[in-house]
Amino acid sequence: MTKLTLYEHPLSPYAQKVKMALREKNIGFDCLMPDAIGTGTNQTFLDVNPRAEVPALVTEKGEAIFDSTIIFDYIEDRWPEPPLQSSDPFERARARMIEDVLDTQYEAINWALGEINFFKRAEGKLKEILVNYAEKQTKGYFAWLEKELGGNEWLTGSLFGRADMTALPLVAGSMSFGFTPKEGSKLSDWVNRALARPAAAQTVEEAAGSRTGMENVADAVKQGLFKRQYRDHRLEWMIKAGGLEVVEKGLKAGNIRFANDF
Ligand SMILES: N[C@@H](CCC(=O)N[C@@H](CS)C(=O)NCC(=O)O)C(=O)O
Repeated sequence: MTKLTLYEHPLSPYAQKVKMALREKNIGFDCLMPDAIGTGTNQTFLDVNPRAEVPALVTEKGEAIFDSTIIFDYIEDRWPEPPLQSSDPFERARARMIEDVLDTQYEAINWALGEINFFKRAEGKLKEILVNYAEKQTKGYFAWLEKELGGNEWLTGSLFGRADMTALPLVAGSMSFGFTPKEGSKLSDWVNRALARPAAAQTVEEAAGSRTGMENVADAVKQGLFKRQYRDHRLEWMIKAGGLEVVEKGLKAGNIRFANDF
């Protein structure tokens, strides 16, 4: 029997969510970074995920599953032990709400900081406006996550699971851009608790290790060899934060793309 294959990129918070789930359950998998990731043109990868996005999971039987939330559900359905969500219906719903908010609105902030810092989409005054907005929003999500933590050890409640695995890559991503939860705060203590878990630590370390390589991609983006996907909440973020000109410039330069048509 061949192993599961996970198409991923170490920096993708969505892929990190899935890797943590597999690792917490001790399920072996091979990681594969698709060739020409960021172009949306690799046919082998398109056959696995017509959206050309990571993560995508290919089972031992060759069945392909895309989207981190759907992959997460598949993992829980197939390997229920140890559980990564509560058995209480409201707690399960709450973890899904946290996942949805973070996967859309929070993720957009870190994505935008990558566009600015790695790919130099904005400089000077515009950069300042965008980064200040990102900082203000990040503080808002930190406060919301603290509220969701309440008196619990984990965002998923009494167990480290779905909501934690969605949040940790994003909070670690914010920290890499210089926005760190206050030392001694509930969120900072939660980060430390989470990073004491081998599955979480390995996944977050892999992300940190691939961060330096991103700056080298700036030239490829400039030349249009690497077309960044501006879609959904990410596109909205850039426009709402005041970066419409970033979108216009990128479209003119041919280094921005939208979601793939099927
Ligand atoms: N809703 C999807 C989003 C996946 C996604 O946006 N992945 C990004 C990486 S973080 C991607 O592969 N983008 C394609 C690209 O940049 O070319 C999920 O939860 O898996």
